Order: sequence, then structure tokens, then C-alpha cells
Amino acid sequence: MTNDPPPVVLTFAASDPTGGAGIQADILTLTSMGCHALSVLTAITVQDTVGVEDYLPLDAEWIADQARCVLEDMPVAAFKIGMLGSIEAIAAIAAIVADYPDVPLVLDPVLASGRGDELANEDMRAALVDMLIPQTTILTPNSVEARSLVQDDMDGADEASLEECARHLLSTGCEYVLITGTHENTVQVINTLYDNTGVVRSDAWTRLPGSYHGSGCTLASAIAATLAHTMSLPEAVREAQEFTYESLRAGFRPGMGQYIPDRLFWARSGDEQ
Ligand code: PXL
Repeated sequence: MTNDPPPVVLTFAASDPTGGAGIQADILTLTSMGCHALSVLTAITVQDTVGVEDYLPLDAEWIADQARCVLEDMPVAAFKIGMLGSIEAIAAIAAIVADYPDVPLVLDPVLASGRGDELANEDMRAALVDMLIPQTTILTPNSVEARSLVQDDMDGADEASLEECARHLLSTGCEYVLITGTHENTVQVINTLYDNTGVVRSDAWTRLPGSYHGSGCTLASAIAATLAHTMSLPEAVREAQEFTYESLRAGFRPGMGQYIPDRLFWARSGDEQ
């Protein structure tokens, strides 16, 4: 154990009352990985473990005020951005993170829930590409989101390979893209990290049988945590995937829908009892 204070990570995300995804997932993940979470709420959702019923974006000024207030008080070691709720929110957050160019930024482009409920419209997708991706250290789309993000301004996007999507996303200004392969028709789940030189690393994971709520939020927050602990980016991505995989493997099904990852899997292991 060390007495060093935990690194501080600011997450911009929406509330998910199930505790599976959203800001609740981020706070759990960051805390479990030894960080202190600052949590700026962007929207409120109404959902259960089966599906999203509705959402209410918060006023962009309220989002900006929440962030400015804590940022003037505390230095942060990383930013993580999840569901945004509105174009105005994207613009407000883009203006804030622009004031902290040296702080690593993990952008999880939340376009839909794992079950396909839409959480961002076409204009918001364009705003993400224009205003936030150019400031992003690492973008973490799943393969469906990666294809969706390039579909408006890439020739032949429909037939593009994931590598071509990654190359296009990198050309819009982020430093790294990690495309996750849960939705691909492969035996194992293959997650691939790209930068401007091509593939940086590719990790294959046993495909778990359940359907999980909040796996993307967990992975992106875990990367923010490992970066905040000053790991190199490829190592940070590897470590974050291990944490996410263990959380999913320990997942539980508290309701009638999807499984929820157990971000505190290590605290509940039976070894010491
Ligand atoms: O997993 C993406 C996601 C992010 N944020 C919120 C969500 C979801 C998926 O349902 O509800 C608030």
C-alpha cells in the first residue's frame, strides 16, 4: 500500500439508474482502479437493464459550470467523456477540455446503448467528429460506432474494413483509436489499437456468453484510470482490457435484462474469507 493520494479523473457522462452504465459505471471503475472520480452529469436517463425509455439532456451551461467549478479547485490527471446528450453540451465540453491540452482525454463515442437504443443523433455525431475527436488522446468506439462515425464523410464507408475506419478516424485528429470487437462475428473478441503508423496492438479475449450493460463505459474509464496512473498508452490499454474482462467475467444479473459488470470483482473474491 502507498500513502500517495489517488490521481483525480474527471468524467463527463449521463446517469444510468441501473448502475450498469453511465456515470455510475465510471465512478465505480475509477474508484476500483485507485482513482478519485470527479463526475459531471450531462443528462439523465430513464432505463432498466432491458432498455432505455427516455433521456433528458442537462442545460449546457449547467454542464460547463459543474466542470469549471471543480477544475478551478483540483488538478486532474485525465478526462473521460461518455454520453453527451446535446450539441450544446458537446460544444461546451469541447471549450473546457481545450483549456487543458496536456491532460489525456478518453472519448467513448456513445451513440447507442448496447441494446441499440439511440443515445445520439446524426448532428451530434458530426459535432463529436468536429469538436471533440481533434482533442482526443484515445477514441474507444465499438465496431458499430466506428462505422457509424465515418459514414458521413468517408468514400465507400459501407464496405470499409475496421482498419480503414480507424485510419479515417485518426485523420480527424485523435492520437489513438481502440476499436472493440464485441459486435463482430468472430470466435474471440478482438480489440485493436491503432495510431498513425497502423496497428499498435491487438488483444483477443474469450467471448463471454452473456450480454452486458456498461462494458464500453467500464473500458473507457479503465483506460482513463491507467493513463492517470501514468502508464504508457499501449500498456494502459492492455491493463484496462484486463480489468474490464475480469469485471465482465464476474458480472451478475440483478434484473430481467442484461448482465452488469462487477467492477469490484477483486474485493469480492472468496480467497481471503
Ligand atoms: O453504454 C453506453 C451508455 C452510456 N451512458 C449511459 C447509458 C449507456 C447505455 O445504455 O445508458 C447513460
